[in-house]
Amino acid sequence: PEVLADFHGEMGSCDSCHVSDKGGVSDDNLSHENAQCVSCHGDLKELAAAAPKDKVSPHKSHLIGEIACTSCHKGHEKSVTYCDACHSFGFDMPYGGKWERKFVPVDADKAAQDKAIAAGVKETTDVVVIGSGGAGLAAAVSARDAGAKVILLEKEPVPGGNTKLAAGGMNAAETKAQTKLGIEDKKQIMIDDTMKGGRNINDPELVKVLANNSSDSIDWLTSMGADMTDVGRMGGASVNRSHRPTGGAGVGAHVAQVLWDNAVKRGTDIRLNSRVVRILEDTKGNVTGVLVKGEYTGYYIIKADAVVIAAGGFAKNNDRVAKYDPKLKGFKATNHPGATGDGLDVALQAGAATRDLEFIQAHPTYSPAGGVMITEAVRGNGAIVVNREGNRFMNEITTRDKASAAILQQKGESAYLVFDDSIRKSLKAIEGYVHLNIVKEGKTVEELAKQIDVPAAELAKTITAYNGFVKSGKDAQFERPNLPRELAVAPFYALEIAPAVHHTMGGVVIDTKAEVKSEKTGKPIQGLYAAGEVTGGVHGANRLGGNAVSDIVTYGRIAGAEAAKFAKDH
Ligand code: FAD
Ligand code: MEZ
Repeated sequence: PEVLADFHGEMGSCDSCHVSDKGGVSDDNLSHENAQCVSCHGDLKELAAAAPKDKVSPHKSHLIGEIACTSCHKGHEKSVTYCDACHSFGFDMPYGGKWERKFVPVDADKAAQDKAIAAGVKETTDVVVIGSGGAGLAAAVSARDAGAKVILLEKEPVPGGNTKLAAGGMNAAETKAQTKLGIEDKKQIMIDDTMKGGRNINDPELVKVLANNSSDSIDWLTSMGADMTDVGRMGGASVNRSHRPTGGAGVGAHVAQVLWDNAVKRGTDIRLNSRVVRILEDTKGNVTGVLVKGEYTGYYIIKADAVVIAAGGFAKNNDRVAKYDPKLKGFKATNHPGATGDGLDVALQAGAATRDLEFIQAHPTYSPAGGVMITEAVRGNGAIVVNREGNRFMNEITTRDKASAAILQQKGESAYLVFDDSIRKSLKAIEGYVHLNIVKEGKTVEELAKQIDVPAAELAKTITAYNGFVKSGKDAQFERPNLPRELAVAPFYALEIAPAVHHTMGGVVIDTKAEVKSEKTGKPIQGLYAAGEVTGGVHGANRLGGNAVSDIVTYGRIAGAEAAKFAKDH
């Protein structure tokens, strides 16, 4: 047999996977079909528990929600390993093919789309949310809390977007966790840091809302079950304000899971494999709903009073990235495969204004070997960066634009992140990199130097000098502002890192109520809201680490509440 359906067909009939009297698939989530996989093979947790412990298990992952078996195991075509959209594990999957994705523009297939529009409304709701990342899930939760009926549409087979990958933390000022740790911060300092990091082209009103609501947003997440008690430093921040779970575990998978659980608990209708290809408007330009392409059910219209675009950025779409910033042509990206910019396309079709699209950020520490971004928190907790000569060449926690540019000037256009066992113990996220087998280890600095092929004497000299700066409290070489610990506890570790496209700062123009502004009139488009990476203005020319998760939670909440209010008053 070529594909799973052949094999299952031989065993039983189509009924072993499908509901025959429905005449096809159950829905775009393939709910019934996936339930059949689980009833025979067990769920992901059971499969992961049964996997050998010495290998990366394909069933154990950082993905959120309930991962459908059919995300990887296809019925009527070759199966694929979804993880290989970022990593390259090369799991030997039965009936498997290579993971690849061809970008299809939202307005392809116009004839079929027009036919679906002519067929009229299939369903009605108060609020449609586009995207199941943090902004979309936060919007769904707050819209449900405001009494709206919500349908959330996600084009990928797995939920969580880039949010589920977020690692280092969520910035917030004047929080309870900071007070407990004796960290003195002020909302105004967060505003000043954000404006400075964004080269002062941010919309100051949006930045004020971001900082002034940040502590409330942490409390909101905590009230729903989140653990945001560990606080670390990110580049460009004057103080430690990046919140994450205890022990420094990745923030995004946790926040996205909490939001997912709460959206599900509140009865949100969540549909995966469901791509919004058009926002529909009446003749006056007011939003009336969306045109969706269900992967299995085809095109259909949902009528809605309000639509929240929370479709994320476009860093994974290198053609589009290179169009705005040719220097980034051919660069790898840290992002999930769905970060292609659909949100912008549907917003543009609906007449939205955009800003700052030319500002695209590279994250300085991406591991080409692992296909993963190495969180800035490793540097925040004390790691240094050295070149092939074993020398430091920058303040490791400067802003990303500067750090990436400095790394690209080194021989090989890459560098090594170097840390010790005390840093490893301070940050659970590091265990993920060890698990991926991309971290080199040495019992001594000299042994480590050999592993990464840099001169041992130089590396030892660099670390001795750095430890001296930590002791004196002043980095006489590069003026690094935080010097949390000496690199002194064996074993020592290193990872090769290089910049990769990470965040698209520009996007749809919104106001402080998350209303989308019209390109033509400069006024809000009635019924259209947006939040998160699809928007522009919050981060200016360069986003600070930790500010995106803050952005999506705060503006997601605002967008959901405002959309629900609009729907009610409509
Ligand atoms: P996303 O989370 O990307 O969600 C958008 C969703 O919309 C996606 O699931 C996408 O598939 C879906 N979608 C797109 N188009 C359509 C369509 N047409 N129809 C239906 N669905 C659609 N920021 C921080 O502040 N702190 C961190 O520690 C941090 N770490 C990061 C680590 C990594 C590896 C990456 C990639 C980013 C990190 N960021 C971090 C940035 C941050 O995670 C993102 O900017 C943020 O999560 C974006 O959230 P969002 O909800 O706007 O978009
Ligand atoms: O905000 C980010 O993108 C971030 C903190 C990433 C990271 O290095 O963890």
